[in-house]
Amino acid sequence: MATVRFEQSGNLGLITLDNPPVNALNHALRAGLADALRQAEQTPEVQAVLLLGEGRGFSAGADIKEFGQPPREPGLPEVVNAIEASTKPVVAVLHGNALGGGLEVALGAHYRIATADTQLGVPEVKLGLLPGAGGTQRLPRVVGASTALQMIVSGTPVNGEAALAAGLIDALYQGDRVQAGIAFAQRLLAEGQGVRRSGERTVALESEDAGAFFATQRAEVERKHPGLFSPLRCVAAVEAAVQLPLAEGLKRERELFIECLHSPQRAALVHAFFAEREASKVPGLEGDVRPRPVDTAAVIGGGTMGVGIAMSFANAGLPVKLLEVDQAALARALQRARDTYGASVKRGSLSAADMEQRLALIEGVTDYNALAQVDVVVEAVFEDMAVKRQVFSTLDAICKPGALLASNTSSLDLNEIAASTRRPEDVIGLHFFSPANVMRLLEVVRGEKTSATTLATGMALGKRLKKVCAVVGVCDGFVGNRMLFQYGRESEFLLEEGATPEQVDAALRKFGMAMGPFAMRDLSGLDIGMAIRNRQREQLPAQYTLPCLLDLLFEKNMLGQKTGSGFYRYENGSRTPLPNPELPALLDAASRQQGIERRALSDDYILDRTLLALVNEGAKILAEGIALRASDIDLIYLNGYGFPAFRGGPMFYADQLGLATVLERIERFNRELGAWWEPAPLLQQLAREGGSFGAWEARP
Ligand code: T1G
Repeated sequence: MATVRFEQSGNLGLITLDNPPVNALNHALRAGLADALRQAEQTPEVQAVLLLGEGRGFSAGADIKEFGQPPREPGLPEVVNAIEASTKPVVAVLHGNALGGGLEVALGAHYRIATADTQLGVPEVKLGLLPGAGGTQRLPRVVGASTALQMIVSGTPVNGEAALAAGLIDALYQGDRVQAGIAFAQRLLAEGQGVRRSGERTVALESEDAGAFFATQRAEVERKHPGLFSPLRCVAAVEAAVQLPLAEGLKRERELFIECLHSPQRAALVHAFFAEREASKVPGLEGDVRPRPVDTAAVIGGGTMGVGIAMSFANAGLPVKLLEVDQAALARALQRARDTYGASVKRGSLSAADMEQRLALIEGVTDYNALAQVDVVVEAVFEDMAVKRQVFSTLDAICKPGALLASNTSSLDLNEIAASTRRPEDVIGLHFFSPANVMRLLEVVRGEKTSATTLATGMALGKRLKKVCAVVGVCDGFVGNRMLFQYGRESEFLLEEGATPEQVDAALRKFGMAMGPFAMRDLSGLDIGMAIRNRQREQLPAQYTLPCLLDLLFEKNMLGQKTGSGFYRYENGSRTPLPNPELPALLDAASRQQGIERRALSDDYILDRTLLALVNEGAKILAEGIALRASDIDLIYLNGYGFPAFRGGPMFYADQLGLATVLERIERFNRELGAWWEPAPLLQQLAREGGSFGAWEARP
């Protein structure tokens, strides 16, 4: 139950926010805060007021769950104004998180103290918003325009020490926050310090020419955040703080906030926020299913993936044995780890001491018996079923009972791998994405016989490795790669129908994708796709035709960056895609071979053919139960495939388009292009019912 407590302690009034788990400032807290302030004003003995948060943090800001609902008075801006208008000095005593509206409440206070590790920030921009309760007007008045703009546009919090240095807080404290707050307030009173209103201060602006300063800031924001709606409005709001008195500046902030609140990007970014949290809720893992403790790990295979996975464990402080076939291979693997960390040290993102500490956690071994007592083993050997079955039957013979036996396979049947052990209930897939020590996404693959405890242990381990985890079922490519195949095939067909790689990549980058499909294919290497293509040629029924362009490139050994040319050309050592002069002839040859008359294709058509291919496959994945919910599919695409968060993910994007519109376009492609575009039955059903993927829950 969300409450605000008001207690009188001598000549002080203590106001405490209490709305577990993060003191989100929902309607109850806003109304309670307003009441408590009135009480403090009307109690003569109270000479100063403390604002505190119950639990693990001061406040994580406005209640995100309330967005989109009709606003309920008092709004947060009014409450913050009331704090600032208090005739008695108000001290905000911060700890844990003081974020968004939480920091704005603290800015309404006249003084602020915090612990050294308190996180103070305004992350609204990450939700497609801007600080809408006075933060864009008061923060510049407290820390200056530059620092405020940097905090507001980046959304990155600062800790207490940095906040003190920036003038955002008045003092650091240690120990009991109530005692610290009382001591600070008594000192204020003893010194005769009264209210000190941020809103009455002027904004320090380093540059003489405000116009030039903000023009530069706008250009910088457009360069760093192309296509994003709210960062530019953050700049406009801070500019208003410089140009206007507080009351008018607050009005201008409100206008800009409402614009952001109503933008489709805000809906998408809030969807992405909750998608990440929803994915950790797995039906059947509630209640008494407890993950097994994991204190030691092992990785089999010291290739790129194996080393990246071992580094993930080391980064989380877990000791990990890295097994290779012999000392020479082991030396190469450990050197790769050292070189990778070394690059971070050179960039300044890791200290040399931390590097050594993490490397010390990675122990090279060549004997499987060294793995007998580890809690988890992740196999990352060559993508060949016979090799993997051999590894798992060895692990089965050696590892202790209850050890988690995980495969990093990206495409092979986990159930078949599990069948090579006598303990399939302990086998799981942990599909890391390359580079495994950097990419946050982890597909947690649930085999037919994977036990609930094993699944819970895999999810807990993923969270400990600071991964974004989504449970997926067993099928070719699980969720991400299965959908990527549709997207890649359609993008190739577009080249045979008349587009160029530059046009397709540019259209998708303009949509917001981190990389276009062809730059991405050149990066990962066309030979990988070729192996899958050959396997599919054997398995697919005749009506599922395949592009032939890849074969033509393969014949010319144009495999992408690794051979200096593929869909693009790369000058020696450079990763910059340049037009490949040999490609036009290959495009013509491919079109001729397919009997296609090349034609001009629009960007919108390119977007539909590639993005709706993802959506249609996602609908099939949902109906098959391979993914638990549409937002899990979105989470996978946002964190593993460069889909722009401000679009919410492929399934959210389809919901925003409207499923009737999506179905109509897919039915047209089905008529024109045949079998690949068979509409997913779930999409047909939802379009007919006027439903959405977001509202669809797997029927038990
Ligand atoms: N509103 C509602 N629920 C929230 C919430 C919020 N602000 N923050 C967290 N939760 C829920 C979350 O969904 C989860 O729920 C539980 O709390 C634990 O969160 C006017 C308009 C604070 C760093 O953007 O970044 O203020 O899954 O798992 O890992 O200008 O939560 O248990 O049901 O993330 O320890 C601006 C968002 C809002 C901060 C803690 N504030 N929160 O991380 O726990 S807009 C934010 C976070 C605003 C004003 C504007 C993180 C955290 P459930 P968690 P955590």
